[in-house]
Parts: sequence; structure tokens; C-alpha cells
Amino acid sequence: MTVLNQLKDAYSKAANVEEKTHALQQLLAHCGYLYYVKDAPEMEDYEYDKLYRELVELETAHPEYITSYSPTQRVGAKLTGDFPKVIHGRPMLSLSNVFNADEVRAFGERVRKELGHTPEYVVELKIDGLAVNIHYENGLFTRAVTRGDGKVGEDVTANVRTIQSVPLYIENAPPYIEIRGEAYMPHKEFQRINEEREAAGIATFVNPRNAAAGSLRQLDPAMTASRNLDFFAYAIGMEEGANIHSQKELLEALESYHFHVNPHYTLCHTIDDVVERIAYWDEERHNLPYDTDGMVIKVNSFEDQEQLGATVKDPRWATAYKYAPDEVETIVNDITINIGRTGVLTPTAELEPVFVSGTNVARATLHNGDFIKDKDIRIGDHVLIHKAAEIIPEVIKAFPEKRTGNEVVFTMPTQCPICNSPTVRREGEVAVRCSNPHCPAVEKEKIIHFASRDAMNIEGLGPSIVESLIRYKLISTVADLYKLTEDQLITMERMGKKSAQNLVKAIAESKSRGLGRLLFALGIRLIGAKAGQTIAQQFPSMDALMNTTEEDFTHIAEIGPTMAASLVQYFKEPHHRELIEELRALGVVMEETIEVPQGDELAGETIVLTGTLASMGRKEAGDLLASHGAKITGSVSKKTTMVIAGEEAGSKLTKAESLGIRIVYEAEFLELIKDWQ
Ligand code: 1X8
Repeated sequence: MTVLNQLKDAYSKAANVEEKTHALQQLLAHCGYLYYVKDAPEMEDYEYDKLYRELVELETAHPEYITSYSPTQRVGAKLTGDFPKVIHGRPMLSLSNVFNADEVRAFGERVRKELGHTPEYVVELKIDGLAVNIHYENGLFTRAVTRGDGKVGEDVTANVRTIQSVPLYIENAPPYIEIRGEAYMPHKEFQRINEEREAAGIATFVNPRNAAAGSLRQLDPAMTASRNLDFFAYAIGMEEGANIHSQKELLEALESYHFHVNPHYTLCHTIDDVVERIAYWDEERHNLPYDTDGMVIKVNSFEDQEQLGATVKDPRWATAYKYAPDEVETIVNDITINIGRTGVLTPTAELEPVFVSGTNVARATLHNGDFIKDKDIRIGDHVLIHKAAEIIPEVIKAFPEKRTGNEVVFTMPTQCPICNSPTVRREGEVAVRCSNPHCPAVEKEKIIHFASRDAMNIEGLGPSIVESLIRYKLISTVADLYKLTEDQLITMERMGKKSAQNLVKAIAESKSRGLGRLLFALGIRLIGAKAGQTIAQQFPSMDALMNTTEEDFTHIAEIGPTMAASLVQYFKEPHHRELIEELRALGVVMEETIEVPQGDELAGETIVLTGTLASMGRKEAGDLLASHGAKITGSVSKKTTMVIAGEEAGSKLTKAESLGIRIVYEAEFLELIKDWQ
């Protein structure tokens, strides 16, 4: 029986409210571990949400059963004042650096001489985040402190508690242990947050490390929680009774404590193996979803480590290999302006194309006018560029000494380049915006966002079709989409009858996506796809939402005060209310349709649909199977348990056959579902 099932079992057998509450706390903590640490959830979101709400209800009725490790207790109250200073019981040392293979070998040689034998090494990725020390007393998370200067750090307990992959309770832990590791921001979060900040007119973070640092120093833990930081554990500080003898054992112990341990560590038997690993990761690290700035080389055995000792600054048994930063020089040919769906004008450097970290780069964002001014970047300048978070090309600096005198100073336009309305800069913001709320450039971006996959998911309505529809004057707002007819569409170039039919159908289908997606689709500031879903779970109708106060919104755990203010602000605007009423009148569903599973006959099945079914569309079939417990995936792998094959099934069917996976043809499929419709 899986641990999850044991915990479910314990929950179902709980004899009283106290046992029930505690069983549920443990069950949900385990789900969090499977989701955030193992990246392999074993429970559907739907079931998790239901149980989470149940726990909130139990704890509301019986606050005496709330424990500090309950999953409901991650986000605490706002802090007042500063972060108290804390002296580290064991200093958090820095690492000496090496920069090439010769220096790695010299490190190995020194170690070998001092020990009198060749040691084993553990080579780990060096994560570009912030080192944090977390105290656990009798297994309970009690305190988290930043590295600071190595001797004294800052108490960031309330904020580190919000990091979902950090356990609030460790089972089978020694009586006292400090876990050290790196708090970091994954690339996806960095991008999401910067997009939101750009839209909100706030200065963007320069890199994920700065973003993580800023997020840990928030006075409102709800704000930190919304930044979705992660944590890799890699060391221990003070401890009593841990009984660990090597770095490899240590990493395994951290895994057994349910920490997120970076999986890319290697035990090396020779210094040549170490050099080889470093060379491998020099290329490969660009494919990771978080920033690394090098590798850490550690002597494996603690006995050897002790013999080698430490200087006042750094341990003599470890060193950090630093990769050369990927920075390339090029020329700014021009600076152009992009207008986003929030009306912000973003300047972009049009570059002489160059190859950086694996791709050709021809453009780089310049963020805003202040960024250009601060760095004094001029059209025609030689500049140094790199990729932030491995994907976003950024200008690091200009080379003024290379100027010829023909460079042109750029200033942000005082008029919108699309509609000529004056641009404005609000107090306290770095962004310059178009002042026209109906600017065609803004409407276009809003419509593209509205139709996008995580929003209303209108198939076939991508950016180029939206552009054409606007050019043909068939639409100017998102509401206009729902008034489009086939006859209008076929007047467009390259739009046949079949395509027009499909598009009208896809638009009509999007009406019933539900409130959660609609909230995201409307483009309310700071409300992402996930927040939209969360809000819709709590306020299942638009009418309820439109009359909710900031206070009420912040009662939702994941909704912080700035998000709450943004929602209220959105619904205050008369033209937003008009748009919502127009969409409602056109038949757009304003409630959340909570999907309830119809059955669990297919629980445990991972199904791939391929080919054309005569009886129903593939999506319809997938939804039906999912509502009976199946997991639907797009590609055939060893994990696939069943392939449903229609007419003209191709390579997926062949692959399934070669893997010996059960294949179900249409007749058998209809038999399977015959009682379900
Ligand atoms: C710093 C870091 C270490 C590790 C990973 N990332 C870092 N930034 C690791 O050991 N895997 S160790 C370390 C330090 O000792 N200053």
C-alpha cells in the first residue's frame, strides 16, 4: 500500500474530531510533498482541494487542533518592523573559487597530499539563489535565517515557511538539526512575475537571484507565498544525533526528510571524473529550469573533511567551480516600442544578431525609459548582452568608449506610436503608458490574451487571425468575438468556409469555460491563471465577485492584499462592468462549473487517444475518460496503460504496440463507455 493510501486509511478510520484533523494534516502534508518535492502528485487537484477545505472547516470549528505543521499554517500574519538578527551557531562559510580544469586538479592534488590518499568527491550544482539555514527542533520547523555575512543572518522564518517544498515537520529527525540550502526562484516564476511587474509599471527584477532575495525580505508572508520560491537542501549546520558520515549520506538523509534535493549530484572517484562532470554541466546547465553559476566540489567523507578543516573564511575540503558568464558584444541598430495589453510602452533593442547561450539573439528588452537612461544605452552603441534566466536577452551595459559620435540618444515617446494619444507616466511607476483605454494596440493584445490557451482557449484564434479580424474591422473588443458570423469571416482573405465554421464553433464553445478562466482572460492586473481558478473556487459567480471587498478577498490564503486591491479596482471601473455585462448578454458563462468526477472506474489508467473516432471528438472522449478517473496524456511512454485508437492512428499506435500496451479500438471503447453517457 502506498504511503498516501495508508494516510487516507488513517483519515477514514479516525475515531474523533481531533484524530480526524491530525490525520488530514498529515495526509495533505504528504500530498504537498508528492506535488512540490517529488513532482509526482498522486491525487487529483479536485480531491486535494476538497480535503483542504475540509481541513479548514475542522480547524475553524476547533482551533485547539491547529498544529504549527498543518498545511493551512504556511502563510502567517504580516510582520511589523525589521527582520531580527540571528547569530549562526555554526558559521555559514563561503567557498573558495576555481575557474578552470587546472585549478580543479590543483585543488585535488592539495587535498590528496594532505590526506595521504585519494578521496571520493561529491560534485553538485551550485544554485544561484540565497543560502538559508532552517532550524528543526524535535522535527518541527522553528526558525529560518539567511546567510547574511556568514556569522549573523536575518530571521526570515515567516517567509521561508511559505516555500511549499520546505517541510514544516520532519519525521524520524534527530532531536535538533539545522538544514542548509539555497532558496531560489525558478525561471518560470521569474518570467511570470516580471511580466506582471512590467504590466503594473513596476521595475522588473534583473535576475532570479535578486527576485528571490526581494521575495524573502517581504514583510507580508502572503507576498512571499505568491512568489513561489523553491529550496534545494544540501548541507546541515548544528545538529544533535544526526549520525551521518559523508556528503552522499547527508544528501540521502535530506531526501528521506522529504527535502527537495537537487538530483544532479555525482559521486566521483577521481579528479578526472570531477573535471568531466564540470565540462558536462557547462553546456547542460542551460537546459535547467533555474539558474546555476557553477559546481560545488566536496570531499565526500566527513572524516576526511574534518582532517582537512577550514580557514576562517572557507572549508578546505570544498571549492566552487565558477563558469564564465555567457556575455556577448553586439550593436544596437535601433530601439523600437512594443505596446502590451495593459497599455505599457516597452522599448526593445533591435540588435545586430549574435549567438548567445545556444540561440541567435536579435532583440533584447530594455524594460523602460529609466533603464535606458541609467545605462546610457544609445542607438548605434556597442553593448554587452546575456540571457537572464537562460532565455530573456538583456543588455548588461554599453561601451561608451567605442562611440563614434553618430549614436542617437533615445527618449520615450510622448505620443502613442499606434493611436497618437498622449502617453502618461503615473507617480511612483517607471512605466510609460498610452492614455487611451481603447488604443487599438492594447485591444489587440487583450484579445490575443483572451483567446490564449490558459484563458478562454479558443482554438484557431492566434495572433495573426486576431490581427486580420481587426484589420477587416470585424472586431475591436473581446465581446465582438461572440458576434462574429461565418458570412463575415469568409469575406477575409485565405478564410474558407470550413475554417470559418470551425472558428465560429470554437468561439461559441469558449463561452462555457467557466469563471476561473474568464477572470484570467479579462486580464485583471496580477490575476494569473492559477489565481483565477483559486478565486472562482471561493466565489463561484461573477455577481458575488463584483461586490466583494478587499478584506473578503484576502481571506483566501493565496490572495495577498495587492491582488485583492487589484480585483476591487478592476470591478470599480464602469467600462469593465459594461464589458462583463456585454459578455453575459452574449452568453458567456459567469459561474464556475466545478467539475465533479462521475466515477473512478479508470483510476490508475494513463490513456493516450490517437486517430479519429467516428462516435465523438477526441477532446470529448478524453473529458469523458478523465471524468471516470483516467489520466489523459498526449504521448505514449512506458507509463501509458491504454491507447484508444481511432481511424488512421499513426506512430503512437505503432509505439504502443512495440511497448506491449493495451490497445482499445473504437468498438471496444464504445463498450467501455456505454453506461456513462
Ligand atoms: C553554496 C552553494 C552550495 C551548493 C549549491 N548551491 C550553492 N549556492 C551545494 O553544496 N550543492 S554550497 C555553498 C556554500 O557552502 N557556500
